[in-house]
Amino acid sequence: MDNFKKIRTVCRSCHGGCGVIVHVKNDKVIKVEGDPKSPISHGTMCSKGLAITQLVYHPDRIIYPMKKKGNNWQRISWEEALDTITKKFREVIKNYGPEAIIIGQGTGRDYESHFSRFGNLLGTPNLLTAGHMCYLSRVGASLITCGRHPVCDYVNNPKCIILWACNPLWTNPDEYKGVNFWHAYEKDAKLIVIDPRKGFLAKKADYWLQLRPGTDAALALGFFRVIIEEELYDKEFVTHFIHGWDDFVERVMKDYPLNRVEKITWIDQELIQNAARLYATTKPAGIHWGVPTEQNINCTDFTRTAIGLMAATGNLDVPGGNVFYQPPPVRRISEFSANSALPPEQKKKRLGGNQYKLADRMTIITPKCAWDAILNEKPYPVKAGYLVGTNPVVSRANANEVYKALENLDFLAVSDFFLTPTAELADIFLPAGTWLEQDHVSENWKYHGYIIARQKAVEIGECWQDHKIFMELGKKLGQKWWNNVEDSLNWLLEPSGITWDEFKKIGYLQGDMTYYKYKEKGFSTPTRKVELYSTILEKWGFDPLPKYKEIPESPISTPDLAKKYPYILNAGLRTPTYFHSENRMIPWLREIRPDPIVEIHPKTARKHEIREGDWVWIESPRGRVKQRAKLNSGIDPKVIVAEHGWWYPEVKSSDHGWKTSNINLLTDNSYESMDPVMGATNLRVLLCNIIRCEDE
Ligand SMILES: Nc1nc2c(c(=O)[nH]1)N[C@H]1C(S)=C(S)[C@@H](COP(=O)(O)OP(=O)(O)OC[C@H]3O[C@@H](n4cnc5c(=O)[nH]c(N)nc54)[C@H](O)[C@@H]3O)O[C@H]1N2
Ligand SMILES: Nc1nc2c(c(=O)[nH]1)N[C@H]1C(S)=C(S)[C@@H](COP(=O)(O)OP(=O)(O)OC[C@H]3O[C@@H](n4cnc5c(=O)[nH]c(N)nc54)[C@H](O)[C@@H]3O)O[C@H]1N2
Ligand code: SF4
Ligand SMILES: [Mo]
Repeated sequence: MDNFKKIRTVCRSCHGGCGVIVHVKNDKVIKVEGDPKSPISHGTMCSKGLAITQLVYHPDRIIYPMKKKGNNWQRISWEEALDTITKKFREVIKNYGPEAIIIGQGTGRDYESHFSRFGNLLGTPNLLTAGHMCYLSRVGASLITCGRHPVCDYVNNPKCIILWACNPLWTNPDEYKGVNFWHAYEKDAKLIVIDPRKGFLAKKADYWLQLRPGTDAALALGFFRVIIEEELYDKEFVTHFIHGWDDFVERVMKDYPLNRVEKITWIDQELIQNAARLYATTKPAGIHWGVPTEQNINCTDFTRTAIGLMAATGNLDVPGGNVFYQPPPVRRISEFSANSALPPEQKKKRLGGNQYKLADRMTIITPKCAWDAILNEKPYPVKAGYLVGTNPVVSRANANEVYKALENLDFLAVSDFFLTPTAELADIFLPAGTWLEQDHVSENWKYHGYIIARQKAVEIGECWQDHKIFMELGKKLGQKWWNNVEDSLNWLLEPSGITWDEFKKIGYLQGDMTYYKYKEKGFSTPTRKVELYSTILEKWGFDPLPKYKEIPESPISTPDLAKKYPYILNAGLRTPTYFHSENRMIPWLREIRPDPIVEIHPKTARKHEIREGDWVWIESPRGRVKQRAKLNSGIDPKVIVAEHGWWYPEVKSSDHGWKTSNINLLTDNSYESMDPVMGATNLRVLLCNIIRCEDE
């Protein structure tokens, strides 16, 4: 007789959060569907989540540990895999110290707590994540400005929403779901979209501000110019709860007249005025801002200015504005991560820590410092690495350098589902379990006050969930962990008074919400106020007031280079079916978008004799790659929009075509191009030229 069951769990094919009901027949997942009872996704799912069955049972998926033998891969046992890593790591620690090992992950995948704990107990300060230019940079800048990351309170229906460099219907980024934005928008909210590209939401917006890519910080200061001049700010809040208002006003009045802002951003002054007025006078109003604001030299200052806008207009910590949800009473990630276990002398050795002080505060490093340490042994040698769920050869700036650095390691272990171009460089491959193969307290919704139960539906081959890999490898290395995953989950949940078994049945916990907390306690900053003038940055030796810096490679900064590379390349457009470098091997998804797409304005295309569907070379001072042309009149004729994340799993040689269409062969990771506080690499805005491929 058939054995059939349904399991309620939570997806993580992106940053996660959607409730899912998994249909399992004879120990095989036959279908997944949205869980209508999910407080987060309300029954919705996207194409990536729905296609998980094709990923889990993909014929190319690696479901056993493997070691590299010559140029070939050979199946081994978990015992041998973990013993090999342990032996190699011990050798490196003995000869060079634990800081010579880099532990790396990609975007958030719900195992940050384990990742950090493993690194801390190993004694290495060198945790390489995407956080220098994505999300942790946002959280870090929020931390020094107002104490915590303020999220848009869609649940309480903002009357005006600014989507600032974000596209939630396609990306469901971090702890947001597009569906929640949509519900709020449909309740008659005014909409301002700030985006160089006219997408679905820009078409719907009351005001669409088509700015020059990378100039968001100037635009935010322009908004302030209007708000100050027209006295549209909340005087009560500004007087009592903003530190440095007068200095800030002086800076804005001196340096950011609207005609200058127009020149920098390419946005008509009148439009800036109208949008700033609408935001400042419609209450409550929320700002939802996205990753393009972080992937450049103005990373930290943009977030600081945006929070300033929320604060000065009286929209911070108010229902329907930008708010701080309270997580449920469970152990905090920092407690799980054992941050205090990393000795102070090791903390001081964090690569780039002296320079990128905010990254240091967030306990992460920027990749350029890692590659330099590997390739030049500066400031000390780095010899080994463990990369978990990341494909830096495709996802990090200056891919050639990334490849060279990883190739130069004495020893590399990688955990993934597939043999990606990065995994091919490893000595040991560890097969990870997908979200259908995990028991976990999913935490990425903590900023919205939730934790959610992710329950194992099936086991596949010898795959282990990453949490278990960290735990078992950690124990081999003499680290203190729990006996098993369940024990660790019970420990995490302990303050809430429920066990993992009970939590599985409940499905989720929600923290209590209160607003206007600052009225009693102030903000968690040194002055207890929102610090538009940052006392922390001042102490670290940076400019305490936010400003706009011109992108180092641009028609303005490098006019000579712009003669050869006349277009601004906006690199990294997300598309609904792919997640960075993932999913190119999933038939349902690849069918929707078989090729990498570069968007070109019809006028520009005509100039280069490029027609819809032609293959096009995109060239930057660092190299060239090809993508297929799509004509789009919703972008500026001087801007080219390209996709990132492309490699070709169907190419069976070990490079899997990572050099053909990978836009990060063109991006730059020079120190001059990075945000000075966070070390954010510029993945998004550079100069390029385009040429039709003749031989296609
Ligand atoms: N389907 C899918 N979803 C994803 C991902 C994915 O790869 N695929 N990646 C995930 C990750 S890690 C992240 S960080 C999030 C990011 O998700 P979001 O924060 O939503 O960011 P993006 O989709 O990169 O860009 C949002 C919008 O900003 C515009 N934009 C580009 N450059 C600029 C600029 O300089 N200024 C302004 N104002 N706008 C600009 C783009 O045209 C786009 O419409 O998405 C997550 N979700
Ligand atoms: N030019 C340009 N480059 C960009 C961006 C851009 O906008 N422009 N965006 C950047 C951003 S915001 C980010 S966050 C980074 C993301 O960078 P990465 O996180 O490195 O990118 P992914 O392609 O998502 O990487 C992941 C690998 O992890 C594997 N994987 C997925 N889930 C798991 C899991 O649970 N366990 C394990 N062990 N493996 C798993 C996948 O199979 C895939 O091979 O990319 C950045 N790169
Ligand atoms: S939006 Fe993210 S969490 Fe939801 S179904 Fe899609 S991939 Fe899964
Ligand atoms: Mo990201």
